[in-house]
This record gives sequence, structure tokens and C-alpha cells, in this order.
Amino acid sequence: MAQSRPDAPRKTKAGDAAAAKQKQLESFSQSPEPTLTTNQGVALSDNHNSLRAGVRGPTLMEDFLLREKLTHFGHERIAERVVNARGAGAHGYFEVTKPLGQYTKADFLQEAGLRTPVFVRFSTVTGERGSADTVRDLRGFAVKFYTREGNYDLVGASAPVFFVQDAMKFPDLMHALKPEPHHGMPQASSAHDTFWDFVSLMPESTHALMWLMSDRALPRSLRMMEGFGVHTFRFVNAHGASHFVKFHWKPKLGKHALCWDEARRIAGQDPDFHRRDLWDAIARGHGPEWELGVQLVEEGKAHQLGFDLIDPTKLVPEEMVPVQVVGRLVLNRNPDNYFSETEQVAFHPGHVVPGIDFTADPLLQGRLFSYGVAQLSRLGGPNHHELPINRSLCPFHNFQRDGQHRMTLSRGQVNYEPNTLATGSEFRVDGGHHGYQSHAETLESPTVRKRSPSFDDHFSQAALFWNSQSAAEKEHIVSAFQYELARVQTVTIRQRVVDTLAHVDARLARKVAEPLALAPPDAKAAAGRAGFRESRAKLPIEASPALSMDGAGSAITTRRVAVLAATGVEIGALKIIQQALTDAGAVCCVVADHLGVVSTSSGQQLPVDHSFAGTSSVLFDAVLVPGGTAHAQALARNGNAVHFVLEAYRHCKPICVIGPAADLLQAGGIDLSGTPPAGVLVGNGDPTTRVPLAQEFVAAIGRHRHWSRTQLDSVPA
Ligand code: HDE
Repeated sequence: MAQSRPDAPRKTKAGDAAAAKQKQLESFSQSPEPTLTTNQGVALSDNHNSLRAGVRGPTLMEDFLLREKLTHFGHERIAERVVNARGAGAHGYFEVTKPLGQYTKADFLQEAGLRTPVFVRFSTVTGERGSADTVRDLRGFAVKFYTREGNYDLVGASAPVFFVQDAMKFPDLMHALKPEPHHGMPQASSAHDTFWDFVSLMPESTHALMWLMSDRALPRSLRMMEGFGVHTFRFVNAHGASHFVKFHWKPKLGKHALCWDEARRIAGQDPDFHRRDLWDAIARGHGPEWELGVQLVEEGKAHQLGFDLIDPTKLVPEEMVPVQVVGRLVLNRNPDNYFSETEQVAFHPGHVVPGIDFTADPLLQGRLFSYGVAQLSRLGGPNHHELPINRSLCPFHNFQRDGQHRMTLSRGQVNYEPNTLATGSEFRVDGGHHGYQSHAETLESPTVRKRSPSFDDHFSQAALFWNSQSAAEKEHIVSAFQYELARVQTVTIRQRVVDTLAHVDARLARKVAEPLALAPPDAKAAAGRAGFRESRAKLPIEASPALSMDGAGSAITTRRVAVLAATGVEIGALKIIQQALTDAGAVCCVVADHLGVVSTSSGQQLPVDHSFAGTSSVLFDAVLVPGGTAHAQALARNGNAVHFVLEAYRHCKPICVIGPAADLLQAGGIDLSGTPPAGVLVGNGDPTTRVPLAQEFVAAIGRHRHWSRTQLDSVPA
């Protein structure tokens, strides 16, 4: 039996490490074959007919071909994840840009340029496996690094804080959030009584609630979403010195949101909107990219922050501890098989490598137990680490044996340690400097089932988040609370929520309460309830600009622009604008009343990508309506075209109309006589203005949404 010390040949050989995982997966992959066989390899002659006693007779029990096929089919489904069930996965690599040897001995973070293969799975938290993508929810952002020292999983989320401080409350939170147990509704939504009942009794959830009610919970794309490790972890260097670390993923395409009305419409138009968007971008060679950022806090300085670093309802404002960019994550390959990869991948916050360690965050501590047991029931046994997607790239060997679905054939007489029989000399792994060393934290206190008073401040960071939002973002938060609470049937629950919100911001609480027929928010009533704590930290900053998503422009790569066209469309300006958009990486699609082609004013044939019947404005980021009198008149007579433009207007998307096409907006009562509304560009058809118009349009799309548009409710769409 080949035995070695656990850390002897840990390094993969030279070569492209990122390709190594692909090669490993390929050794398990299978392409369609020209013949069919049973699972035992016996060739089939007929895959259409079962074995019968005569052509019209009953099917025979003996038909092992039918039995095998039906038995396998009947077992195709496995239990979905109890949370984060709906996901999308992709392969890629992580590359170090700033080595971190000073802080951590983790091998994959030592060398600039070193690439480590990764598999990433994004997910919604609440919905079941078949639910829609664009629901209001936080998103899971789980990264498996196949490092040379073993797998490291960073199982994070799209918000840096969580709803509860202790793992003990996680099942209650999720029970309250998931469909109500008596009738199994609603699907993938927090807008119901049990969720708000629970959170209204748990003031510690207030900060995470602010994130859930904000635009953060409606990402435009998984590619335009920040990720966070949430908990504080530890980096440990080669000398055993430890730093606290918070992880951040910063999307290269900027952070952008959908608007709520649009998100709901997309859920009907294309429930796979986010999954498709990720898949298509990678398939077209526009694999998304994130920077990995770390916030490092010296052990001895943590107490100076003014809040407890191991409380998972707290973030570390970037303005207090800057985020240092240390690497980049690139996703560049779609999975070959959704089930084998995206479904069977098993993440675990306890999959760490030497140099990365835990803190005593009581939520993290519970997670360290929970993921292992979840995989046992979901993947049917203790050998799921042997599934191709979960296999480490470096060899693994130990004396764990047997169990369901064991694939490794462990040779020899010896399945225990210490031993002498394997090689004739004593083999013993019993301490020493090699392998994973847990950080030696000094712990001396009596056992206690109690929260630390340092976790008592539930509102100062919720208020920081609120204060950091732009005026439009604040309005969105208010509307979100109003929508959710309007769906709550029990009036006392609504009242409890607004009473608690009064501790975040009095105006926020009042505005939320206004249309809900509630008594004025009563901060004192909230303060009298169980779970409430008076403690409130004094933060050195009033607002953290990094918490807002508004205003930051970004590249427009992969943004989808709809070009509306009817017979007689003028393509002079269109060509120039289209070129500018394509040069900037956007994707233009011609939308018309019918598929095929549209005749232009100069008699050319313009190919059509989508018909109005087959698409919708909510599936695009911007709209361009070129000039041409006959074309503009035809579109103005077409209710679908008018709706398309007005809906895009209501969703604050950039719109460029040329010449008579402005009538489409005016039909919705949008006044273009003076300065056009934000993000609306009106071209006059003059050829000399085409290039600047194209540039302005690119810039307007880069701003993403023009939230400052007013009186949107008066626009009929
Ligand atoms: Fe999870 N979580 N979680 N979680 N979580 C699961 O693991 C759990 C928490 C997160 O794409 C489950 O394999 C407990 C925070 C992601 O496969 C389960 C607690 C964060 C994913 C589980 C938490 C997460 C999961 C479901 C509180 C953000 C999907 C099946 C103590 C940092 C990973 C499974 C993927 C999945 C338990 C809290 C993120 C049941 C007990 C906080 C991204 O084990």
C-alpha cells in the first residue's frame, strides 16, 4: 500500500493548474455513443418496445431492460438543498494579483500570477429548485477553490450581513421565510406573515432586512453583483500570527439592480433570466470577472472598531478599513452537465486550507456542523467528496473506508493509524509541523448559553446603511417595505415592524407606515419587547458611500439594447449608433412586429432578431428607436411597440429616439418639449449629431438606470 505523510507530495506538477481540474472532470465525462447498452454494458436491440406475452399481451416481469430503465428514472431526483436550492454554476480560475504571504500561509495566495481552478455556484436563498430567478432575495455566492493543498470553499452571499446572530435561530428563520407549512405558499418570497412575524420579534435581523428591502436584493445580473464572505475569518501566516479577514468579491461590470416592477415581470417572461444571462455571457466569451478584496484587522486592534467583529449582523465599513484587492476571479466555462456539477457540488464553510481559520462567530460555528450533515442526506452518503466536481486536485488518502457509493478501491491490509504493517516501519501522524494547524486561540471561560453583550447593538449599522443610500434608493427601500407589509395579513405584525424601524430612522418608519393604515411608529413600543437591546454603538462615520449602488457608471459590455424597427426605418443614424454600441461591447437586437426582415427607407433588408410577441422590454437594458416617418407612424399605431418604449421608460432605462420616433414617448404623456427626462436622448435626425448622440447613448447605458425620473405612475405601461 502506498502510504505517505499527509503533506509530502502536496503540490501538483508544473503546468496549467486551471486546466488540471478540467482534465480531471473529463476523465469522468461521457459523450453520446452510437449504441445503447444497459448499465451492465449489454447492448440493446430495441429501445421502443417492452417484452410482452404476444404483441397485444401483458408485459413480462422478466423484462430486465424495462425494469432497469424505469428504476433508474424513478430515482433521478435527489433532495434539493433545503435553502439555496436554485442555482447556476460555472468553472473558472482565481489568479493572485497581490501575494499575501505576510498574512497567510495559504499556498494559493502566495505567488502573483498563480492560477487556481474554481467552481462557483450562485443561488437564490428562498425559492425551491424550479422557482424564478428575479425574486427579491439575497443570493448565495459559493466558490470552491481547487488549491494545491486541498479544496477551499468560500461559501458567501450577496450581502455582508445575516439575519440572525446564532446558528440556533437559523432553522426558525428559514421556516418562517420558506412557504408557510399549512398551504405551501408563497413561493420564493418573504412577503408573507410568518417571515415578518419572526423578524419583527428579532430586532437583530434589522440590518439584514435593510439589505433585503434594498436594490441589492434585485441584481440585474449575477455578473453585476458583489459577494461577501459575511463572517470574519482568520488568516494565519507561517509564523502562526493571525489577522482577522473579511472577504469581498467586486464585480468588474459594476453593481447594478433591476427595478421591482421589472423583476416581477421578468419572473413571468423568463424565470431563468439570471441563469441564462450567465450562461450566454460565458458561451459568448464574455466570462464575468470579480476582484477579490480583503479587509484585514490586526488581532489587537479589533476592539477599536466599536462593534464586535464576530457578530455576523455587522459589516466593516470600507471607509474604516479599506478593501485591498488581492486577486481576480474569472468564470470562463459553462458546466457540461447541470446535475453532475451544479447540483452535486457540495460546499462547506469548513473546507479550509492551512493559513485560513475560523473565528468564534456563533453563526459560522453552527455552519461548520450543518453543511456536512446536509450533504449526507442530499447526496446520499459520506463519499460525496469522490464525485468528480467535489474531488480535490491534489491526492487525498486516509483510513476512512466504505459507505454508500464508495468509488475508491483502497488496497491492502491496513485501514488504521498508527501501523507498521503497511511499509514495515512505523507510520504515525501524531502532531508535528506539517499539515493543517488550527490557530491556538486562548479560551478560558465558563460554559454559557448566552449572547455576548457586544452583540447588543442592532440598529447603528442598519442606520448607516440607510444613511448611505441615494434618494432614489431610499424610495425603493420604502416601497419594498410597503409592498411586503401590505401582503402581511396580521396588522399587529405590520405595526411591530414599523415600530422597530423607528430605531433605524424616524422618517423611514413614518413613510413605510403611511399607506398601511397603521398607528404612527412607536419606538418605545419596540423597545419594550423581548430581544430588544438599548445598546447603540457610535460609529466614526455617518454614511458609507461604498454601500450605495447608485451613480457608479460602468462599462456596457454585454448590455442588451433593443432596436425597434418597422418598414421605412432609416438606418443612417442606426448604423453609427449600433457601431458605437457594439464597439463598447453591447449587444443590439432588432425587434419588430414580425420575424424575418424589415425593409428600410433606402430599400435594404434589416434582419429581425425578435418579434414583439416573443420578447419584452424587460429583457433589455436600453431601447433605441431610429428615425423614419413611415416606420415611426407604424410603431405608434402598434400597441406592443408603444408599450415596449413606455415600459422601458417606467423602468428608468436609457432610451434614444430619433426624429418622429419621439412620438412613441409623447403618446405616454412624456413631455419632450424642454430638457428631456434623465436618460432620454432625442436625436433630430441631423447627420452631424449622430456621433455625439451615439456617445451620449453609450454613456447613458453605462449609468444603467436613471432613477431620478419622476411621475412614473402616470405613464401607462
Ligand atoms: Fe447556508 N446552508 N447556512 N449560509 N448557504 C446551505 O447547505 C446553513 C448561511 C449559503 O451553492 C445548506 O448544501 C446554516 C450564511 C450558500 O451549494 C445548509 C446557517 C450564508 C449556500 C446551510 C447558514 C450562507 C448555503 C443547504 C446558519 C452566507 C448554497 C444545503 C448557521 C455567508 C451553497 C447545503 C451551494 C447552503 C446551512 C447561514 C450561504 C443547510 C445552518 C450566513 C451560498 O447546510
